[in-house]
Amino acid sequence: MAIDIKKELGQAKIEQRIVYESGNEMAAYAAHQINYHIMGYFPISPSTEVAQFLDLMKTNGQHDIVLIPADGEHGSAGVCYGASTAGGRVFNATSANGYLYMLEQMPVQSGTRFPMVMNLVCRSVSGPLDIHGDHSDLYYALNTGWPILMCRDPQAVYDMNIMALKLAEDPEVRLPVLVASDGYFTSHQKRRVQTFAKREDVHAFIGQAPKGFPDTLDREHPITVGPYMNEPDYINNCYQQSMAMYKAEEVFDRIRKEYADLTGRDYPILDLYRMEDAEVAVFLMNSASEIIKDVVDQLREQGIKAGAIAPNMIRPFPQKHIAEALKNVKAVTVGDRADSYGGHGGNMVNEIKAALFTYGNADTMVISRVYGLGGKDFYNEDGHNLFKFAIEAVEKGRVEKPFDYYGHTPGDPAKAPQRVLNPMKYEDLNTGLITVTPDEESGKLNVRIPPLRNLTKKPKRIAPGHGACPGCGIFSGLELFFKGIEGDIVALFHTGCAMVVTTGYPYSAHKATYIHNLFQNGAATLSGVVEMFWERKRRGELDELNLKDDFTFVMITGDGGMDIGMGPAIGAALRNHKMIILEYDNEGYMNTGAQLSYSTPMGHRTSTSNVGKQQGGKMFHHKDTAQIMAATHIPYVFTGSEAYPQDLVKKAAKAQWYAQNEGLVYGKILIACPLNWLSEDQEGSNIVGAAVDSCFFPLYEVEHGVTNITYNPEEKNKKIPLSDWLKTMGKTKHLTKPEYAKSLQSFEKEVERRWNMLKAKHESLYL
Ligand SMILES: Cc1ncc(C[n+]2csc(CCOP(=O)(O)OP(=O)(O)O)c2C)c(N)n1
Ligand code: SF4
Repeated sequence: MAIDIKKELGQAKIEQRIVYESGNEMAAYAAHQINYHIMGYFPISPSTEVAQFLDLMKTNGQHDIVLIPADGEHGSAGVCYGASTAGGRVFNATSANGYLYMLEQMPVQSGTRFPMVMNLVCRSVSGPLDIHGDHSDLYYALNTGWPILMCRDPQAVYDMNIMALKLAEDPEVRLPVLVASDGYFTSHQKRRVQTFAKREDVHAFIGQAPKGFPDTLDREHPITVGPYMNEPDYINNCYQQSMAMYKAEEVFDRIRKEYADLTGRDYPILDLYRMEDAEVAVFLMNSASEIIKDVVDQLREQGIKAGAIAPNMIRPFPQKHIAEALKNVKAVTVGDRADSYGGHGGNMVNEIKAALFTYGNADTMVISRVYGLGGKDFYNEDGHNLFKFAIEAVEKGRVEKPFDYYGHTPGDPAKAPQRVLNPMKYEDLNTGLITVTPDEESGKLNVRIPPLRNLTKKPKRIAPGHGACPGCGIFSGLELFFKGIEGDIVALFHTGCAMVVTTGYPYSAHKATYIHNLFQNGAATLSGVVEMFWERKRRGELDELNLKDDFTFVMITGDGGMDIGMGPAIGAALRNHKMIILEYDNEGYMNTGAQLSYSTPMGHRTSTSNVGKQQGGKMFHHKDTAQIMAATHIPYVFTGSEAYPQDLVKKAAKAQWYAQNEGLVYGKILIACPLNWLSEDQEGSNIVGAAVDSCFFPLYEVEHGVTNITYNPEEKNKKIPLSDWLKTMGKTKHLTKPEYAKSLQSFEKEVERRWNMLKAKHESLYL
């Protein structure tokens, strides 16, 4: 809907102001005006910015929302659910696989009737991994029992967010509401947007949260939430929910009129453009539905009676409105930005056909086209092509191809990716210069490695030419580790910088076999590969392969992957599969824009732990992942750093022996991320070295449960104050200022406590 600012400002009864912001900014802006009690969140592109903007505003004292960084989206949805049962106004934002990961929680939220608002910033779901905008995540939402409001532009994101809460809390609805906008198209494009000028006006519009509904904190009225419910009650529960869902259409219609009266901005259930006398029409949702309006105007100039339909609400599905809008239309092309594979069309086209059938319309011809997948752009000429299908159907009196994709290409076999890298030679990978022998008496391994220069001939397992930032420590760290690994590997990379910068179809920087699965599921996936290896070997099925030795199976993950993937990693450890989990810790979720991870240390600045008058960086201490993994009693746990190369290569050799002979190994290496640590590109190794010398990142191993500090800066007289390390990075510079002294002291105390605990373990066989 084109916005006539003058007209609309003139129509608004309540003072408005104009800003120039993106969809994500507007979602955050609306949330901060509402001042929700709690937001549970987990980063994923393109929705992450919503939490980032809110954190920034919080840092400046603009709202009081408690922002809870969860361990994954399942966790974030759980936080939100809990808070909503406890009488909170609750908010969340996610996208794509994040949404799929929390999907299980969605029907619980709606089925137990606890209102909340979530923004789905729509994006393609894996696999393969594509971070751009389509509606494949949104279509999973259709059966969750949440009303769904659609946003075609940043203005709609703001307005729908305000109306969504009122709809969710309406006593006749009481359902969580999803606000859907298009990833990148809307989330990241700035537009002129009108907002309520005053927060009080937003509050007056939304009103107080209705009283008298279940509240887990009401001690006068204890309640049972989520009881085990058998038939016949379950079907009744569903029926009531179904009634509430249909009611939501009527309630939304009332709310939007009230909103239009105050602001001059109206969101009828269907946005109809020149449909009064349209003979051909196109149905599209969200951002593409704006472009099609220009096409309609152009066709009208040619004398073609064209019109466009875009829904502002798709749950409940506006069946009657659609049937009404199409009753005189001869042919309509329905564009679905996601397929319902095997369903002979996407979800929208099939629901539209059902609407026509239900209302006795057998005349309107319907053409289904799946378009714009993976964020494929939709231009004016595409709009013309979609209309062409409808116009041709009218001319011929029939639809030639009821269902097809639009915009796909057959590809050119001549351009099929060729193998550019030959497999590495086993002889080069297996230098024979590293020896590992078990010591029967101590139960430990004796390792001998040659001077490092003798290992330089060993081929790099990752080809140069990847797209990491200058000075990134990931690849120097990984390559150093791989110097200690002999023979062939199979590597699995979690989603993160190391994965993203080394593969981009049709290219790959991996010279050995490489697998990427979901962000959180690497340990489970690699367990499957490992067990398949041993089973096929046992059955003699690998005999014909040129396998000179056993593979070493290595999973590479960031610290973020060890947050969301902690459960599968612990599962794999407890099952003790023969594999290595190597975590490169860059102290944050760097690939998605430097959000805090649980390994981010106290006080460090990230995009979700900003520094300002109300907040001085991250508010809680870093996760001790090595100790958590040691508690699973796997054969070998270690920490390492490229600043101490001999130490790391030795540990890699040990890791390989244990992973081939005994079971699971976990290792953590601290690596530099100059881009987000705000540090000098060439200083990475020195900075991680300082982290070791300050005892923030001690180098040690836990072998069969026995702790051994492999480098003790105190004994070497090299220990430095923590602040000397912190001074080396822009992200921690503020910690030396007096206003953040408390945070620094707390950090110093915790580092010292953990170091002393480690020393005690080093001294004892049993700690
Ligand atoms: C279920 C799910 N949630 C969120 C994401 C988005 N995501 C991809 S990589 C990443 C951060 C990775 O952080 P880390 O493991 O520390 O690796 P780094 O990017 O720092 O290399 C996030 C949040 C996702 N892909 N899947
Ligand atoms: S963002 Fe950091 S970790 Fe990621 S590639 Fe750049 S320097 Fe490396």
